[in-house]
Amino acid sequence: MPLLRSFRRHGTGPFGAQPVMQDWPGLIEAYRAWLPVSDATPVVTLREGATPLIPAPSIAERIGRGVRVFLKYDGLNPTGSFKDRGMTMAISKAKEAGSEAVICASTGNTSAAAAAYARRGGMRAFVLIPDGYVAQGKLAQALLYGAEVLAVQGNFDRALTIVREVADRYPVTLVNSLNPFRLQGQKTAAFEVVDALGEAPDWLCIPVGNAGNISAYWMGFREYRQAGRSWKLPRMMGFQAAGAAPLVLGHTVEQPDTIATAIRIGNPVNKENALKARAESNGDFMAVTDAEIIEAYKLLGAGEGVFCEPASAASVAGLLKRREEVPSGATVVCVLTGNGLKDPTTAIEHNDAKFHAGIEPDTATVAKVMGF
Ligand code: AN7
Repeated sequence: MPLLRSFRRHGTGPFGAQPVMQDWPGLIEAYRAWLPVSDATPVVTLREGATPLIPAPSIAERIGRGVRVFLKYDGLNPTGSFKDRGMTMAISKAKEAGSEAVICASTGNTSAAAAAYARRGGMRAFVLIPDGYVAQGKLAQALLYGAEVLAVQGNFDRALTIVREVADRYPVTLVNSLNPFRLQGQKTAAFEVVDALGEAPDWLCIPVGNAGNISAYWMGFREYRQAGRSWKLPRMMGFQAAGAAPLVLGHTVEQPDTIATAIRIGNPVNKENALKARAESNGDFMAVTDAEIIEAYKLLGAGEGVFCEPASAASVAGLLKRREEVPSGATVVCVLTGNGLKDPTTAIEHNDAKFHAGIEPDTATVAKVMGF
């Protein structure tokens, strides 16, 4: 097993040379040469990126045959999702262009990231969310970060149509993944995976909603290989929730429905790029049911100690569904796009924990409940 490369250097503290974490500058500075920025770009950053690639032995054991599984835990970004990668770029470029306000439609994570980065950049943030279908943590973030929140009575796809029209007509910058700078920032996740492994993985398993992230990863893997940083390319394996699987079905889903509200999307805007990624990488798209998503979500938590949100667990649910097809000895990376704390409601409703309520406050009772 090759060692994972880490971002360490030797510092000289009062006790002599010791390993310390390098001060990570954020992904724009770290990957500046690969991004469309210049000295004139005011970098708006919260030091996003450099997220860990965590080995997942419990999942690997379920596959066997020497397959190695890693989790790219992008839930450890500043606002708790991979959207920060795209937003540091989109907001920096909006600021460079003199924009004073940004707008997005969102199932939650984009709105949290847009709000945080826009406010940090001194801009107004307008976010349209599907009323009643955004996880609690994400709504809390948009509010706390100071966004102007418009809860619309319709799904994400409808909200996106509206923000596109508003951005066309009024002086406000669209920061959904139609904004090309978003995918530029997000491609750095693929760079980090290759930098950590020393090579591209054989399979990249990823949840797919609006299909921006799968498109960005594919761009990143291709650019790195072209530059000689890796010699292979992964198969891009995209997983959608069964009730919101337009790319699997081959047509728009009018009423998308899934417990994984982040990917409750029926008409992905990056469809063409995603289809290209699938074709060029010999990849595949597949649907996973809500039950399969929840099973993977619980396995990640209790089996690996990694808390992700339900949409993110679709990548692991998909890998387990297709485990027979993983070549022996292959390296697989599953992208965990968002932090589990985003959606406490789902965690509290779906777990296998033993929860004993109303315990008398005395030692004997506690010991007895514990089984002693
Ligand atoms: C945790 O925030 O679309 O396929 O508006 O939040 O690039 O859309 C979120 C998407 C996966 C799907 N995992 O990524 C939004 C939004 C999580 C997400 C996806 C999302 P894309």
